[in-house]
Amino acid sequence: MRLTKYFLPLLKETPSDATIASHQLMLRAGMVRQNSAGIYSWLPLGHKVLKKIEQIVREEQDRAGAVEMLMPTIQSADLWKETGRYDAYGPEMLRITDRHDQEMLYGPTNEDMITDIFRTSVQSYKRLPALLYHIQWKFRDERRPRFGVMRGREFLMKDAYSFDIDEASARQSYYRMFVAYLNTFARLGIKAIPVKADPGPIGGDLSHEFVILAESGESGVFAHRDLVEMAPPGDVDFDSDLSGEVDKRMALYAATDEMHDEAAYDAVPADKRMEARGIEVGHIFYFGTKYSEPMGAKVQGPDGKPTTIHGGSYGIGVSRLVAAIIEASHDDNGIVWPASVAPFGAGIINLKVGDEACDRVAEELYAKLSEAGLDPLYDDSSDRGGVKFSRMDLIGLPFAITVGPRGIKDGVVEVKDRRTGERESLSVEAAIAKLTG
Ligand code: P5A
Repeated sequence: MRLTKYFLPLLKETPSDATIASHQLMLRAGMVRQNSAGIYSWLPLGHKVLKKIEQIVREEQDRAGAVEMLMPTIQSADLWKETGRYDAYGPEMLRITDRHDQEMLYGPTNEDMITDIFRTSVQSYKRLPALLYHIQWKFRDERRPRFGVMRGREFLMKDAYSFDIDEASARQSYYRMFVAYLNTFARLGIKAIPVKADPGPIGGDLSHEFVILAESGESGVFAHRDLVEMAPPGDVDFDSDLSGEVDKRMALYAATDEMHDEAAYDAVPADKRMEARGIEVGHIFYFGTKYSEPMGAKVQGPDGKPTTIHGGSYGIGVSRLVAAIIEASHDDNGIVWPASVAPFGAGIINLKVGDEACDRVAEELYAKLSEAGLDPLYDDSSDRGGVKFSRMDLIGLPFAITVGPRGIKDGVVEVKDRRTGERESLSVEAAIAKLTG
């Protein structure tokens, strides 16, 4: 992409209502624009990152054996009345009446709807376990939407739902998602730790939040250091028994302040205790028959008798992750994207647009890096060098290649690593090899 053809409306000043780094940086870097409280437009740069995160989440769901579908944002209130959640959900639910006086709502989650789809589609235990997911916008009329897309009212969630014949099998589905989440967050370049959680309005008795550690986090986290340092499970067979991977993590203490158990934490060796702030990026639940019972979601069991299915649900805050990753990865100059979610693979800065040699080299870099699939952003604007450098730093691409008249005389361009700040003078060929190798 050529910068002169792109839409990148940067802000010079930090907006005063943005109090945390990710919110400030997302506004300054022209990633999002607020339309109403907690409701945002995703401008091209932010949209690109959102889509990259969504795709990694999708690939890891698919790998774990979940099947993608898409449910609507607008739901009928009827299903929610069946489960009793229409009244229980409270003012966070955006209620709508259509022209026929039908009560509708903008979905804050989809347990009720998917259970309805399941009960009318599956009759036999032989179709189980079933694991379905979608990536869809949600609406929650949060009392205090804040921190930008971190706590929005409209937000993008990946939500998966499992259906099993009994509790033992439902636990295996839970473990599948548990392991898939660890791999997903590792691929996104962040360390997310599973902590015991309060199931809240979703319900159930087994629940974990996945939190990333960041100073601006809304909840306090107490954890065993070994859990925080543990490598992700990686390439596992999702059809095998995953309890080993999960048990070794569950055995190590980790809880948010709501679920904190002082005595259990004191039993952790002092040098292994870790207290920090955390941002919840995922939340998984096993809730047994909470929805299937009132909705009559039954299948014929192996003994021929109707059996109420056991359910679980599994959420990842896709739009929240954009902000959470920035919280975990930025410096004084701007965002430092992990390569897997960077909006462009590299930036090319032409310091003297219009100069025959500079243009030629910059164009060559642009063509070759594009061909190699690196998706570069070429700053072909007539702005001053200083403006170009700070803009590149702000938007946080992993590498920036600077083409200037002085370097070109010596046959070199400068490659800067955004994370380490290291600069290297390399020939055009070596620069391309470094970035694409
Ligand atoms: C699990 C999937 C659920 O809704 N039902 C379907 C279950 N869980 S949850 O914890 O309430 O939400 C899942 C994840 O969504 C993100 N999230 C938000 N992101 C931005 N703004 C919000 N207001 C918001 N609320 C929830 C979080 O990442 C959460 O873990």
